[in-house]
Amino acid sequence: MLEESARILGKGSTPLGLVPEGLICICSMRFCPFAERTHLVLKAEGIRHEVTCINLKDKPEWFFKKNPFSLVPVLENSQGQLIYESAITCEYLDEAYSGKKLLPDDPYERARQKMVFELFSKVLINKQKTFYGGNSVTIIKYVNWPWFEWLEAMKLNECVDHTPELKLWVAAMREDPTVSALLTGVKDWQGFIELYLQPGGL
Ligand SMILES: N[C@@H](CCC(=O)N[C@@H](CS)C(=O)NCC(=O)O)C(=O)O
Repeated sequence: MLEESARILGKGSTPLGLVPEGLICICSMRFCPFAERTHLVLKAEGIRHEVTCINLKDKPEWFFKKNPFSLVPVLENSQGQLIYESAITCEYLDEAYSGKKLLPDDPYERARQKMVFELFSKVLINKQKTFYGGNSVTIIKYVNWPWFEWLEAMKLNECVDHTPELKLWVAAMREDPTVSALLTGVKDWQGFIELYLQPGGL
């Protein structure tokens, strides 16, 4: 999902400096599905950003001041403003940057996108559409996509076999240029899961 070169900072690391003008910084973790939401929106909107990966098993002391929950993702802009909670980071990026808008302008349509997000756990499908909730990729699809990417890594692909519309949606999302640019290889996912499950791993 992220450039291999993104630095990984843990306990004892030097606090991050000010974010340069025109850039936004994301504190992330390569295999975090919540952070992936934010990365998808950054990529889709073509927003210049810098990535700092956080060692979540040995967090930097300064990271606790960035987010009271001390979870990734966290965004920090050049005014030192901090934004956390992945769905909120995605909406913030869509509103703060003038690139491709992912949330509709129409208040009802915006509300509908958010309702689809709330209903996600029950997977609401509009049978007429390739992309559920509409025919183009919008923020809600990026916000929900990371969990489908996990299915393959977890060898759970067959979960969508009995829901042909959802299977079609997953296939269509894989073709989306933003999604395909950030796809993590199955081997990388599996390597991560193995390491994560080891005592003291990662
Ligand atoms: N509700 C949060 C969840 C974020 C989250 O759970 N991130 C995980 C990584 S995937 C994390 O930071 N874990 C560190 C911890 O649990 O201490 C969001 O949507 O941003």
